[in-house]
Amino acid sequence: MLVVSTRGSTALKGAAAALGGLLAGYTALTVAELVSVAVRPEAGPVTAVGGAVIDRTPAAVKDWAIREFGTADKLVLQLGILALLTVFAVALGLLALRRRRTAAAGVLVFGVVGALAAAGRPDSASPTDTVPSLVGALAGAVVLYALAGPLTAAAPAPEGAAAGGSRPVDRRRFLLATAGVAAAATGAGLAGRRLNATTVAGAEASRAAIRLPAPASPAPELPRGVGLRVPGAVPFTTPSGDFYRVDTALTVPRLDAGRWRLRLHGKGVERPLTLDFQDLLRRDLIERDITMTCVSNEVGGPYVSTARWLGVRLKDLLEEAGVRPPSRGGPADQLVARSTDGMTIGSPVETVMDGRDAMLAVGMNGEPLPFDHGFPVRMLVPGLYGYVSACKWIEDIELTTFADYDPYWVERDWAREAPIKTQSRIDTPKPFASPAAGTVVVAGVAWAQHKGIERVELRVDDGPWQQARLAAEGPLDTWRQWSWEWPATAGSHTLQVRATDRTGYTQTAKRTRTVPDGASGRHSVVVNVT
Ligand SMILES: Nc1nc2c(c(=O)[nH]1)N[C@H]1C(S)=C(S)[C@@H](COP(=O)(O)O)O[C@H]1N2
Ligand SMILES: [Mo]
Repeated sequence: MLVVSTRGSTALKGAAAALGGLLAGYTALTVAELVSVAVRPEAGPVTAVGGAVIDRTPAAVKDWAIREFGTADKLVLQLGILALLTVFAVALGLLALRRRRTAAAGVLVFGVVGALAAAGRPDSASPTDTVPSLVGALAGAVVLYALAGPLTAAAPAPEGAAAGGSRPVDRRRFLLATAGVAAAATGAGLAGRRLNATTVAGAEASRAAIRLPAPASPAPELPRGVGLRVPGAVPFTTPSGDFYRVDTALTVPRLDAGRWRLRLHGKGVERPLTLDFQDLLRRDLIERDITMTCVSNEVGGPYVSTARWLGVRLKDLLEEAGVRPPSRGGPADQLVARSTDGMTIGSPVETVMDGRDAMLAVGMNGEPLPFDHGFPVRMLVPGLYGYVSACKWIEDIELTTFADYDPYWVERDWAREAPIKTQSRIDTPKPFASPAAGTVVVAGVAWAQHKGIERVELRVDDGPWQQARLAAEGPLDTWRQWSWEWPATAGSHTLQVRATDRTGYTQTAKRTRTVPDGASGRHSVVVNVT
């Protein structure tokens, strides 16, 4: 049946136009991703736009996203971007029925948005980052314009019969063109994936080839009993796969250790350094157990973990470069670390050089760093929140001043300096658990990195504070586990914990938000004893 009713044909045309729009969008994305392989993966439009959104997200919203979606926050963001693009692609497809040129130009506008997003990322090293979005959009615009051709050619002509007669030909043309475009775009997408996979494989091979040397200064042996053997308690050393992860990277950088370089330069650097990975491994390595904490960790939250790190003492490198801390007359009070993905993280030079185990880490729990945690090299400064100390995928260290430069999170309302606040967390029983009356083991962790935990106390409802039993004490920069045997009576009860550190400070009851320098307040858990 060649002649369809006018209404049917309108609906059909609409569907075809929508399909054309989707294909144009699909082409734009796959071509852009293919081109981004040649530029760099972070320059692909979805990553670039997602990154730009993250950069512009106010601290409070970022906090909310981390709370709601945890580590899935980035996936949610990317799916959101794709959903929005789908809607616009369909709309442009429909528009193309009436205004082919305008619709094609609309696709280009999206390309410009993608390009601006890529160029506006803090890490945008070069204008070539705009190329993937622009080339992709151009391809998308051509596809939309071409596919709309057969549809608009069939627009109701004054002589209805003639127009009706031309329709089957146009439909065939449209279907062939559609199939051709779909195949070509899919080809581009697959090629992009394939090439990206090659880069990833190179990075993975470089990681697999690494043999970490033995440390010149091994980690002090952990005393027996640093970890509790209580069901529900966390292990003292967090397995790398369970170690919390917080960063702004939509695609985790996969760097080739063989190509990695670090530059150390700036104010008061007498001998600037450029190091490669082997240069680092040839130095004296230290191995230390250190508990890291994220400033976005809510009271009772999961963004705190402990690992055994292997690395080069940062102080040694700085001294080799002739850097002096402010207390010895050095002109720089801020050390800014920069990553390959454009993160900037500022730490006080004084703290980094005060003798604590600040390091450039190459190993985590006996292996090269996992990609998620900064392979090949990251920075760590015990006692400071990650956003002011723990730059992953580091490639540059610049000595400057706090007055001269605000790094990434400081520009977004977080504090310039942020030592980790003394905190404690109840890990068992879980909130709203219903243990049986009798002895209930309450257990958890407390941390006051670089100060040490002196005491942990528990109280039930508004009763008196009671001392918990502290597990054996690990190194100064690690958390400390504790437990308390609670003679629980039936009913609903609130358990509350507070820690006192070795400076004599006891956790305040006053709750503050995570912004600007970390949450304070005490963790409490409600349980229903049966
Ligand atoms: N390059 C880069 N490094 C980064 C970040 C980041 O977003 N990008 N986030 C920092 C923050 S906020 C924290 S808490 C730690 C988390 O390190 P982890 O993911 O290995 O636990 O990394 C820090 N280093
Ligand atoms: Mo963080």
